[in-house]
This record gives sequence, structure tokens and C-alpha cells, in this order.
Amino acid sequence: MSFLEKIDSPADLKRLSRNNLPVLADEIRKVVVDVVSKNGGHLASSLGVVELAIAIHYVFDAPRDKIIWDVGHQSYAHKLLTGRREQFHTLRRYQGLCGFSRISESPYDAFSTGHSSTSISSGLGIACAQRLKKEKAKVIVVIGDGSMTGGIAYEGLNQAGDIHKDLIVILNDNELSISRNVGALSSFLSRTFSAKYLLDFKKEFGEFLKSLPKIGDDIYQFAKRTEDSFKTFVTPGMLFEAFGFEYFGPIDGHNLNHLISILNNIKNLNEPVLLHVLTKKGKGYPPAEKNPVFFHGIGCFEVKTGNCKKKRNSIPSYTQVFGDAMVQLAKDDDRIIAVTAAMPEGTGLVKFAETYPDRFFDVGIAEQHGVTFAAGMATEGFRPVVAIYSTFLQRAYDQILHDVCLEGLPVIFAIDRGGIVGEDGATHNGLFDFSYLRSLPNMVVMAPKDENELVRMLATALAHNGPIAFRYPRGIAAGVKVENEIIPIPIGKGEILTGGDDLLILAIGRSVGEALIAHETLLKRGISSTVVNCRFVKPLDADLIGSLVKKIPRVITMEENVRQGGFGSAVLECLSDQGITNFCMERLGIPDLFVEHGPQRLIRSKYSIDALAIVHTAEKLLNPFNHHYMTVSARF
Ligand SMILES: Cc1ncc(C[n+]2csc(CCOP(=O)(O)OP(=O)(O)O)c2C)c(N)n1
Repeated sequence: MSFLEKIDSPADLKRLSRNNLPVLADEIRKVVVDVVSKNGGHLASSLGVVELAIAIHYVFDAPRDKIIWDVGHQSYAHKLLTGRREQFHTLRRYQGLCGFSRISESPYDAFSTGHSSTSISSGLGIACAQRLKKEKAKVIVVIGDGSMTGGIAYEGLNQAGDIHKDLIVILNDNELSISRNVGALSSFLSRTFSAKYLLDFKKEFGEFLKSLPKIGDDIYQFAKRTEDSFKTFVTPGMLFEAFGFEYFGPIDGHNLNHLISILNNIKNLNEPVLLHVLTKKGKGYPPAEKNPVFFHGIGCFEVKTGNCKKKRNSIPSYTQVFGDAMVQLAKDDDRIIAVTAAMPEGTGLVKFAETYPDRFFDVGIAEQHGVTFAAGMATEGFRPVVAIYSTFLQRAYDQILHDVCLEGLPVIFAIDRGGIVGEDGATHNGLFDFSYLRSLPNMVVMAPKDENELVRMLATALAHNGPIAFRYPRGIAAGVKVENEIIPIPIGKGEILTGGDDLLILAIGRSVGEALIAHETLLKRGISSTVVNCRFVKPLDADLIGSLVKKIPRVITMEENVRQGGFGSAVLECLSDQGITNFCMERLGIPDLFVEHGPQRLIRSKYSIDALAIVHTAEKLLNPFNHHYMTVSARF
């Protein structure tokens, strides 16, 4: 029996001797690699914190003590040590363990995460609540150097240092976000402040002080007395101590003995503490150590070689098509700027960054800043294209409203991962953007039916002098040819794709493809439908929709967005505004809930946003004996 197999809770871990812990770390790594190779997941980040997870659980007393893993993508070892070993093979599978931390999954997950940089704020909230309740739990948060580029982390530090509550922040510094970490802070944290550098610096600085006439020797003696001030002066400690934190480190995050000793010491302090640990992303699995960017978030792979199992598809992803179009269009348009929030790979902008380094900006995990930064560039005549996943753009809502839309600035939002994302689940689904964007004055909101239309929408956006957004799905595109000549689409114009008098299907984005499949199936069952690719959620093609609904009053709308405030709602409002009331409509979209993780296809089927759902709904709508619709239909 392995050591890991004996651990059903952290109490079992504590029974192991310190000597056995490195073997346990190896066992954990083996299981993590094995399961991620089958289910996909955040491998490199999780491998990097195995010793840290062991040490934290060895020293602290969870779930009484509260442990928060920022983002939660690196929490696999924590899951294995906290009673989830048996279910670990279900990681990221439908109805299996979530790929991030969830309060609802385990009492050991003190806070739910998925979006970055929240751990210090939530940890501080818990620490304050504990104090009010007169309970003595320790709160330990682990945050990566990438996540430290998010502004909310500093808002948390600022308050924590001020109110001086007992909070332990562990900075997991592996010098990488998903790819190279960016920004002034990352160079500040950089390894140039290594022990050797520190010693050399101390020596030289000491000599320098001593050489100062009169006062030099006194200052030197003072500095020597307060030995740590040297360290604080030249290490990141300076920054964190300015925030009111006691700084420790940097220490080797893979040295279990060292980690446990220092955590044992820190445990007894009653003040805000920052422990800076240095780790290696991908640690212990050579392919991930060699290529941590590739293994940050990975699909299924072969353990022996690290090669991906999925064959490369000849059809590109929407992300790739967007990235290629950016490179192509920027050739003749110097106004085009690309902005990413720490996701050049995920948003397809690597080629753009290489081709136009001066016009490419990675702002760090700082969506709010990225949007306002783009707004600033737009005031100077540039056309910034802000490429952010739908779910992360939620962060920047006020910036979109206040800094972009209020003055109608021409910022373009290229919103990737709109709709169901699959295995990353509830925190990552892009199901709200239609609703949150269409309520903003001056904003245009589009969604392409295929990759050619995606490119046309980028051109449309570049030709438009105001805020404009287009959102596209995760995954392989529709497989149509991208035409050489890129023709912008007239703003607010939909297109009729099929003719038919029985049913009107109004679809947007990816759902158009599903509507066309449904159209074919329905034809075979004797039902003819008009399918409209509406293209715009805002402004809607009100004339087209109004006139069609008058002719074909049985209507289905379909979208990969929540139904509240989404595309279907927009259609209802538009018909109401035109005084059109004589119709019956079913709005297919996501109901009022958060959608769990699972394969995209399964989730689409479960929530009735696929072709089959249209077919079933059509049959219901057209059934003369269906009581629900009879009353409405009687008016036709
Ligand atoms: C608000 C937000 N934006 C973007 C992401 C996507 N993302 C997930 S992990 C990650 C990098 C995190 O880097 P770091 O905190 O250093 O952790 P590491 O993976 O290196 O251990 C990013 C950008 C996110 N989770 N949340």
C-alpha cells in the first residue's frame, strides 16, 4: 500500500514521518500525471505545488484552518490529501470533481475559485470573520506570481496590512503566469535577488556605507544591527513590508523540511505574513518541466512522451482564425493594437506579438486595467482590439461601461470562449456576455455563425467608430472557407438562410449551425422552417425580425447565453416595441443557473441548446393539441 493510499484526510498525513513525505510527493505526482493525461487539466501548475500542499496540510489543521488556493487550478494535490483520492479519477468529468476549488465540493475548500487574484481578499474576509466569532483558525492563502498581477490582490494586501489581521499569504513564485509573467512586479520578484546576489550586495553596500565620511560607519553599524533591513531593502520584502506584512523568503518550495520548519514558525505569529516560495512549474514530470506553457492547461496526452493524444484537426479553431486575421489586417492598418490579459496563447495572439511587437500589449491578469488602457489608446486614434475570454471580461464591466461606452470610444472586444466551454465548467462558461453587453448604450454586440463571418466581424468592428464586441465559441470552427476579400457586415443586418412557412428559427452565433441541422431534420418530418442568422444581438435587425414574425408567428430563438436579458429577450423586447403580439415563441438558452463542467456536447444537450432541442421544441410548438400553445395559436 502506498503512503497516499493511507491518506483519507490530513490527519492521516500527519501520522507519516517527515522522512516519508518526499515519497508521498512522488506518489501524488504520479497520480496527478496519470489522471490529467486521461482527463486533461492544469498539470504544470499542480505539479509545482505538491510539496507546498503537503507542508501546509502537515503543519496546519484544515478544515478548521482555512486554506485558499488562488485560481484553484493548482489544487490537485490538496484534493488528493483532503478525502477526494477515490474520486480523483473523475476530475473535470461530468458530475466528477471540479478542476478548481469549490466550497460545495469539500469542507476543505475554504472558498470557491476559478478567476484569479481573489484569495487575499476572501482570506482576509474569513480572517476578520473568525476574529469576530472569537475563533482562532489560521487562514492560509496561496497565490501565484501571475495572479499577483491582478489589481484586486493589492486591494487585499492594502487592507490586510492596515487592519493588521492574522493572515498568511504564500506567494508561489514560479516566474510564469500561463506563459512568461509580465510587468514590473515580475522583474522585482525575479531571481536576481538570489542568496548569492544578496550576499555580494551586502558586502558592497557595507563597504560603500563605511566609505561615507563621518556618518558612514554609524549607518553601517545600524544596518548591521538590523540585519534583516539589508534583506528587506533589496528583496521583494520591501514591497510587502510596505504593505504591513512580515516578509519571509524567498525559500525553496520543493524542500519539504525547510517548508515545514518555516510554516511551523510562521504559524505562531499573529500578524499578516507573506512567505515567498520559489517553485518550478511542471516539477517532477520532465515534459512539463521542459514546456510548462504547453502543460499549463492540457488535453489528453501520452504519459511516456508527453505528446497530445488528440490528432491535429485540419479545421482551425475560432481562436486561430481570429489570430491570423489580426496579423493579416494589421499589415495595412497601423491603428490596430492587440491587448491581452495574460493570455497570448489562449487568445491566439502569439503570431501578432511576434509580427508587431510594438503594437502588442500583455497587461497581466488585469482585465479591468486592460480595458481602460485600450480606452486610453482609442482616444489617441488607435483601434485597440481587446481579446479576452467572455468569463474574464466580466471583471471589467465598469471599465467597459464607464471608460469605453460613455464616450463611445472605438474599442473592439474580441470575446473568445463565448458559450459553453466544457471541462472548466461554471467559473469559465461564457454565458452572460450577450446580457451584460447589450444593456450598455453605444455598444454593438455581434456573434458569428462561422469563421468567415468572424473575420468579417473583425473588419466590421475596425470600420465602426464606437464600442463594438463580437463573441465566438471555444473549439474548432465550422469548417467553411475564409474568403480572401474581407467584406464588413452592415451593422444590424441579419441574413435569411432557409425558406419555410411553418416555423421561424432566429439564431445567433454557433447556434445558427444547430438551427440549420434542425431545419434539415424538420424538413424530413414535413415541417419547413425559415432560419435567420441574426448576427447582431444589438442592434437587432428589427425590420427583418418584425416582418418575418408577422408572416410566421411560431418562433424559436436559440443562443448559448443565459435566457435572462439575452438574445431571445432582445427579440421579445423588439417585437413588443413594434406592437407585435400575435405570435408564440420558445426561447432556447441557458436557464437561471450556473452550468457545471462536462463535455460541451453533453452540456448542450442537457440544457437544450442543440439541434435536437430545436426539433423537439418545433414539434411542441406546431402540435395543434398542445394546450400550452393552443390559446396563443387560436389567435392566428
Ligand atoms: C481573472 C482571470 N483571468 C485569467 C485567468 C486565466 N488564468 C488561469 S491561471 C493563469 C495564470 C496564473 O499564474 P500564476 O498565478 O502564477 O499560477 P501558476 O499557474 O503559474 O502556478 C491565468 C492567466 C483567470 N483564471 N482569471
